[in-house]
Amino acid sequence: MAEHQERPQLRPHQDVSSAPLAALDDERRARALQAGKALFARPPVFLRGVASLADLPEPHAVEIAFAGRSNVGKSSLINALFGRKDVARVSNTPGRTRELNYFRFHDERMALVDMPGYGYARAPKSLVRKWQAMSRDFLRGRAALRRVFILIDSRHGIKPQDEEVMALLDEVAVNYQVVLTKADKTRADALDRLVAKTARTLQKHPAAHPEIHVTSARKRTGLDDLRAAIAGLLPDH
Ligand SMILES: Nc1nc2c(ncn2[C@@H]2O[C@H](COP(=O)(O)OP(=O)(O)OP(=O)(O)O)[C@@H](O)[C@H]2O)c(=O)[nH]1
Ligand SMILES: [Mg+2]
Repeated sequence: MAEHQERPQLRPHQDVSSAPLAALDDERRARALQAGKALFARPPVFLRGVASLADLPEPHAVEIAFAGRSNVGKSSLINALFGRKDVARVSNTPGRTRELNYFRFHDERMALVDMPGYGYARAPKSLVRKWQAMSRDFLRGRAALRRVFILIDSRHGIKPQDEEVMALLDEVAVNYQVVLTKADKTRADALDRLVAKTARTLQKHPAAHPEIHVTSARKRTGLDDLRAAIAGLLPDH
């Protein structure tokens, strides 16, 4: 783990300003959407649940992580992106995901990590502290991590714990992007206000990618654009 933490923190290849989908011309947008569709067309392979950083797999060319408060809908969104019910485990009990769950895409250059939620878990405090310390060390030290998707519940907006994670990622220069979840639970006007407010908050964060995705795993909205954004992280884009 010591070696893991000592990796250089500067990642000059991380382009925080890559163009949002809406800014692309029709042809490039269509190509980006197609790439997203292709990347998620086949289910991923579950590699392992990492309970200690010593168990991390060999790094992939591109790794992404889904982070966010417990119950925000990380596992549900992963399932929705793949159009399946059974990729990641979903539960009504917050704190369901307790390990770094590593999935490899059928494009073997890329892996996705479903992270334990921060904030709440029905488990002994000492265990919760252990998962949270591991998650922090992972975010801080995994050189292959190309972008962290921070999921925010559209009913609640950015909370202090999300700000803490953003500050950590700013500090270690790891690019991140906000995805609003459960959009089906929020009225359109409230959603518009939240997007504007979130955009203002992100302006203060140097490592934040400005584009905000609005999604609902339940209604399957916002998924095509998010798939395209993820596919855009592959080296040949
Ligand atoms: N209405 C609605 N409910 C959702 C949506 N996505 C997830 N949920 C519900 O939210 C709850 C938590 O979903 P999960 O996907 O397990 O959340 P998680 O962030 O992975 O939770 P942890 O692993 O505990 O951190 C479940 O009851 C889901 O059915 C959505 O788009 N709309
Ligand atoms: Mg989960």
